[in-house]
Amino acid sequence: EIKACLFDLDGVLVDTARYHYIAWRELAEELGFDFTEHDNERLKGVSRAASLNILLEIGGITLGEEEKARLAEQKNNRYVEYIAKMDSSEILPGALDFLKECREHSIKVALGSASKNAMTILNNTGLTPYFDAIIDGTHTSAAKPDPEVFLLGAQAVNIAPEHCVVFEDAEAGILAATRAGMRSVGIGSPETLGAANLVVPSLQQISVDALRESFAAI
Ligand code: G16
Ligand code: MG
Repeated sequence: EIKACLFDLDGVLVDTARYHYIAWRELAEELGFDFTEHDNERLKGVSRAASLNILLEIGGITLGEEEKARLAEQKNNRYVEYIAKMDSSEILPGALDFLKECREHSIKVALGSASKNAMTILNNTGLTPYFDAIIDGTHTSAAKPDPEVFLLGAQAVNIAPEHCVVFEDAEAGILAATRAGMRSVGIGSPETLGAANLVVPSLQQISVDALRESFAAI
């Protein structure tokens, strides 16, 4: 039986990846190299500090910890400026309807995001009231594929992992769900999300009934 749905934020409920991309690209420009959209795929679902390490690796740059902390902060300040202007028009197709449907079926709803800016995004898009629990990068110590973020989410809504379903757009997030002992729905392409129990292009293609049918055993 499905008793809780746990949602990733970026790439599942909202498209903040393009803001992350613009902010990282500006940083790369200042450091003197190109950062493409293709490169940006590697940063999805990855923590801020780990993202910077990938960016510097692409640019072939080695820096000390202090300088890295400064650059991460600089990128974040820019990113925060972009998300300050977000509104409900940036909620991804099908997301709001599916959140409402969960509520109608008395399914608990939790957030499981790596972002330390999740609260700002949820508040600006008006999504906050749809959540029973919010776990983000300010609550976790280990990044996906570590299952911590989803285990904390399940704990916060008081539902056992086997009754939880995770919605994720990143491979590391699907792996985190599996390690947490949860079912997963990949949002995106089966090529990258093949490890998920089910893959759909967006939340528009899923309903609670369809989910219950595919996961009849739980
Ligand atoms: C999101 C994004 C990542 C980003 C991470 C940390 O994760 O997908 O690209 O690096 O959050 O974000 P911040 O710099 O705001 O703390 P998720 O888990 O919501 O997909
Ligand atoms: Mg994501």
